[in-house]
Amino acid sequence: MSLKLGVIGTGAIGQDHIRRCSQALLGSQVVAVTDINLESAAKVVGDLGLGAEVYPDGRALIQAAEVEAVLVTSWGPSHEEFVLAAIAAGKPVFCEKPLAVTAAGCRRIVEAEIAHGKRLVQVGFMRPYDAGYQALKAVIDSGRIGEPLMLHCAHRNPRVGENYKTDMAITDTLIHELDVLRWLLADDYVSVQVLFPRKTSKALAHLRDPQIVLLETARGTRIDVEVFVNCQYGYDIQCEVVGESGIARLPEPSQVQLRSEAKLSNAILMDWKERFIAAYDVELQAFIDGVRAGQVGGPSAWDGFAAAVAADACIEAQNSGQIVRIELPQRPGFYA
Ligand code: NAI
Ligand code: ISE
Repeated sequence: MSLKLGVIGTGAIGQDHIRRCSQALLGSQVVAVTDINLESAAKVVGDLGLGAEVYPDGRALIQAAEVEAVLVTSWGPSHEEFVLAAIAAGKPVFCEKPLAVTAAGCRRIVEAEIAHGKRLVQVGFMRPYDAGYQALKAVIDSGRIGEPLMLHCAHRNPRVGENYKTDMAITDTLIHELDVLRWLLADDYVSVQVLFPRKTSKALAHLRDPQIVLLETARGTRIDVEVFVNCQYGYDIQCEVVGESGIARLPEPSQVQLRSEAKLSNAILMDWKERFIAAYDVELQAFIDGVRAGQVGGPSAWDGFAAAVAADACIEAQNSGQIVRIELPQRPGFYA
């Protein structure tokens, strides 16, 4: 029997996840959708030829008897409410990043899940499922480059819309590094500072872009992440780990190498949908399989909370220009 999914939010990633759950992955069926724009939800159902019902809102969808598990793909500020409602209904929930827009919101989810007594939440941090990051982690864990001392990373988007604000460089964009680097190093952050280089003329007046985020981990590893969301040329994710005896780099996504017109070239992808297409497939298949086996795994509500604690400190550092401490409470045994 297929797992019956309800999807809240039929925008860019919602449509993408609906398509993959109903056409590409095994063992699930989208039976319910909703969006604050009900017309757009109905259009997605029609365009994808789904036999899904359109519910008036997220709460009604979560309560519906036919919905066995929930995907939350609406805007970040609405995530907390829907994840808490799914936990209250005892239904497994896959929530796109961020789990909630503040650490306090994530903490409420952690507490509700612990009170429920069993894991129900998987956060949509897909990078730990990316084959490149997994290969990089395998090299680090093998000891071949020794202990990691420094990481040089970049998160570049070609451009962003006018609703994108300076703090979203943290909550919407850097949040992926805040999760994946903690996983890569099996270490937690202890401090952060944010620097603003010369501003690009390609960014709108209200947005400070690019930014450099300097993180330090408990073991003393130093990380610099360039966040540059109007870089124009492509969607480019870089991660170089400098160890005691060698350097390991995140592999480039595989592309045909071209020798043509006196040039040797490789295309650069232009958006996240293509760059992480396989990772999204694997993370959602893991959610579906986990729910069907009665065992939700993957990035947990605690991981969502840990990233949000660091994100809150990054925003304080953006505003103050100072080095800000990152204090993550002790991880509860529930998430061991
Ligand atoms: P979007 O703006 O294209 O779509 C969001 C949809 O949610 C819109 O259709 C909007 O009407 C709907 N919505 C907002 N509030 C709602 C509510 N209270 N109830 C029902 N529907 C509601 O945004 P996009 O790019 O699809 O992003 C959605 C979420 O996915 C965000 O949290 C974003 O950070 C995350 N995301 C994750 C990515 C990843 O790489 N893992 C990539 C892109 C987005
Ligand atoms: C978007 O929401 C994502 O999650 C993408 O992965 C990220 O690169 C982009 O900056 C965000 O706006």
